Amino acid sequence: MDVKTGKLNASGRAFGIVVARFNDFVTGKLLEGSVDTLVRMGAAESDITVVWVPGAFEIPVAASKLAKGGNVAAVICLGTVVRGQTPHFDYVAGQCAAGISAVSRETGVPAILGVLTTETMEQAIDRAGGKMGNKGSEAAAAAVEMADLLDQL
Ligand code: INI
Repeated sequence: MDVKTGKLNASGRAFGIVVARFNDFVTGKLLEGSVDTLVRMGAAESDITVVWVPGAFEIPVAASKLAKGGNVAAVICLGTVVRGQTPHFDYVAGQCAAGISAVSRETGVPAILGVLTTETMEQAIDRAGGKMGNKGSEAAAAAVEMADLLDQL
């Protein structure tokens, strides 16, 4: 039996991070978590490209361009969409997630969903370095694992 799993080793690989400015006091914490995890897993800071976009809705197009550039092993997508904040929640969150998923399929570069979709701002804060951990850090770990796994396939 041939069982493959990605190793959590980011050394020698470049990563892109697309982060939404909307709710930046939360997304900034997600970004800190992502960068910290990439570096702790061996990535060089000079191999990390951070791209800011206005909101979660704009994440997929920037992630797609980064992925197509051919220089990154994975793209980490970070945003925060809070249901109570907008009647557009389902459109913004749904299109964002669907677009990120399409980037992976269309480019072969893993695009990782690190976009918080919560009922309240408190729940978002809890997941951005609060009592529920840091989703940005988890997304970075998924990016490292997928980058290594895809190299093996
Ligand atoms: N963008 C977010 O990232 N989070 C939100 O909660 C949000 N709300 O509440 O509307 C949001 N809207 C902006 C959207 O992502 C686009 O930037 C905007 O519609 C321009 O296309």
